[in-house]
Amino acid sequence: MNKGFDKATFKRSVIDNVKNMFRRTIDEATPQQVFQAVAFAVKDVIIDEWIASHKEYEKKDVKTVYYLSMEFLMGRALGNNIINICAHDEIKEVLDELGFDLNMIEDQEPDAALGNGGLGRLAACFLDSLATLGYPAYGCGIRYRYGMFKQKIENGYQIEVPDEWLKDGNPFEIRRPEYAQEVKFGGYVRIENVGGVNHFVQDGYQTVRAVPYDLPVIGYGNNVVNTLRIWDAEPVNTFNLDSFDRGDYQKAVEQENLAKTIVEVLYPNDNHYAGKELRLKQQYFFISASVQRAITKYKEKHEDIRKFHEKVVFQLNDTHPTVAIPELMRILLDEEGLTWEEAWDVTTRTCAYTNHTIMSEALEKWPIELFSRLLPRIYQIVEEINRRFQNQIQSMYPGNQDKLRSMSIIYDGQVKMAYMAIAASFSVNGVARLHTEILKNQELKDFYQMMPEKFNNKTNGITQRRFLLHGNPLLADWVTSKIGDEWITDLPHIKKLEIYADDEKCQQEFLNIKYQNKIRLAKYIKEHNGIDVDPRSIFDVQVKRLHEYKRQLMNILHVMYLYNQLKDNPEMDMVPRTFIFGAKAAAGYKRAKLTIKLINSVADVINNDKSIGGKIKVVFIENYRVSNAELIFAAADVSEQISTASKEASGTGNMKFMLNGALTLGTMDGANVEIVEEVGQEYAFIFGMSSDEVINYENNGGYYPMDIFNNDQEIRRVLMQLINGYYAPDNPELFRDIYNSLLNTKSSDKADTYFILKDFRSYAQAHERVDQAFRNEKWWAKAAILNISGSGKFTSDRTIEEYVRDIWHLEKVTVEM
Ligand code: PLP
Ligand code: GLG
Repeated sequence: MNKGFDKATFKRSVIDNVKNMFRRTIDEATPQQVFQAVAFAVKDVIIDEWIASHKEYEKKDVKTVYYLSMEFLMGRALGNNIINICAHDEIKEVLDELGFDLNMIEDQEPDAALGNGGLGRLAACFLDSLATLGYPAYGCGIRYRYGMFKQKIENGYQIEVPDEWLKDGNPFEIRRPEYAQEVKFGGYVRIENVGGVNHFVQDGYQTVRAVPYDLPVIGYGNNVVNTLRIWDAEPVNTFNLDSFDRGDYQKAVEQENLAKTIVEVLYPNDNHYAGKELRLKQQYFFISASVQRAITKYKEKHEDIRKFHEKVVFQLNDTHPTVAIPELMRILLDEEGLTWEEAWDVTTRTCAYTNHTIMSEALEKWPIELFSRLLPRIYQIVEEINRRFQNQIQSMYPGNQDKLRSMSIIYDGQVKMAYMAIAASFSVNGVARLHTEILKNQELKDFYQMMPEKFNNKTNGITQRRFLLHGNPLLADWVTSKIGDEWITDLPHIKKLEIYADDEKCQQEFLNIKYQNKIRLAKYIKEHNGIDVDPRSIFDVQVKRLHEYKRQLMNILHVMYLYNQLKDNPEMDMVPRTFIFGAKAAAGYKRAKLTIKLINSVADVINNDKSIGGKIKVVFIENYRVSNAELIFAAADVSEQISTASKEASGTGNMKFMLNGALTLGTMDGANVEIVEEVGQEYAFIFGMSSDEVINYENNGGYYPMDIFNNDQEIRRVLMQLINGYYAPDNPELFRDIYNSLLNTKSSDKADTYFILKDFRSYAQAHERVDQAFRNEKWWAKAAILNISGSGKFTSDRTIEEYVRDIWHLEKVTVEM
């Protein structure tokens, strides 16, 4: 409950907003108009706190973290904001009185999908935790005109539709033209000698004006409101016809185009680097603007730029923002007049880097030609960083050419962003214990040996405010009724639920809630897919980006295998199972898109086969995103976390399922390892090769899937069904590429690089254990409750406290109202 919240005022404000914004009375307003009116009314409620928070930061002159990220997968704001101002019940009542249902109004809001998946959602959870814990923080990103595409499924295929999230305006944002910055691209660097000192001057460049939009990030019940600042691009001068004559015409057009295109769209690649020029422009655009602004702000209050790092820390969310390093160097050298040594000292005390993946195709390497043409002065600085770094390598390892080659920031015509990030950051962290160990002992071994003090682990976390309190109100209320509400801001408290795990009444209450949530999801599926699913069946869910390493293919192959068994023996004793998938594939990722088609083709055949008595259903949920994720987690019985061991750096979906009482069916990968450690092996279904085994095979040229194909008739049968038209009668060749990827054929390629066939049997056995376990209702309820009570470690509040303690060294601020 929010003590200061006045229902009558809020109601008045909603009614007035509808009038002023739309010239309508409340009873004439559309749900979208009511949403806008309510959102503005909420903004009204928090605006003073937003101002007060920043005043307090300034007064205390606190150190601030700038979380630099290309992606913030925020989802919807309204429901979350209402929860965090602790006025959910009151606002629900106000809307009831006005004749509107709060859920329906929340559904009017488009997701702010300025991110691809886990990496962007992690940034969003971090912002929630930073504000809730009272730490001064900015999120800095890009205001993409189009976020993550909307996925439509047509005839089983994924179709990408532009995400027009700004179509109706964004009620929470505030444009801040007073903080606009100029960002320069291209041209050339001239050296000007003034009184014996060389100055580097960029000439002949194009300019874009970066204009920030601020979004409030509301802490839970603490009056703290931080800021997510996303940059829009505008042309510097509005079109000037005079320039037609002066030969500047071409340039004016180009600048206008640059401004239009630069923030147009989010690249829809997750864990994959495409190397597009526009992407590098986006990176430099938002980084230059953010760094310039951070410096200006610092200088408003402080004289000595050499102490910048005492008040500012830049956290680089993956390598995407790594140009922050040379950009900060540039400003310190060229504009602030520091020496190289001084500038390097400040930069290396300001920047910290988080690695999110070991997938080689995700590593950013920019061709020198492109990099130097687009960012000529920045490139010079990178060269000098590299020259000095090489000297350092040589003095540590005299004569070792291998190290020099393999660790160089610039090598083979490319700039390697991860190496620059490591060389210039004071901290390098992985995102789960196993991942960090792999970084230290495998992927980044040379760097770890050279500078072990930089490396540390920060196991990811998620915000329980969105993914339990908001997403699963029935379970949230139940938890609170048992143990009080401290878990909302102190998740480890949820351990107290443990004592109810064996209590039969509580088990029944839990199962009822799960059942209600399954009905809620079943309704959504009926509405969106037209498929009837039975809420008494096991809801077995895999939702995440579509990626070969995440092995949705293994999941659907197993469904095909189960279906074969049922066809052979329709009386087979199995608990009815609903296999639920949700996944977007990158627009250019052919095999991933074909996997979606396969899932839908299998679904078509199975769902329409009356002979199996509805024992298996397969559902592909269209357009998986944060808002429907909240419904899905709440309704899941089984959480599929089946990546090839070593490939999933952490995963965060796994934690959201756990928090909502789903049991993990997974490999010992990423944060699954720590999840199992918290809940106990016996309350999860673990299978498959370990990361050591996988890495061992990889280092020794892979394995021979043909052996499995030849010796396991059931696997062979499933694979043959990929190429005999069983699921594609009109085009038997349709899934040939998938078949080839597993068995190959052309001796030049490796086959089954993600070890699907190798892990298949062990996966199938784990599924059998699930089937058996689910029959014992009491055991299942107990296991689910233990998953919930064991989830305390996985709050992003804990993760943020660790970043603060080990890397950022921030002070907590309280805001009195
Ligand atoms: N996409 C959305 C919409 C999510 O909510 C999540 C959850 O964390 C992810 C992607 C990441 O999922 P995973 O960790 O399973 O890759
Ligand atoms: C990456 C990784 C995930 C990780 C996430 C956040 O692939 O395993 O959970 O970052 O650290 N691209 C991602 O989602």
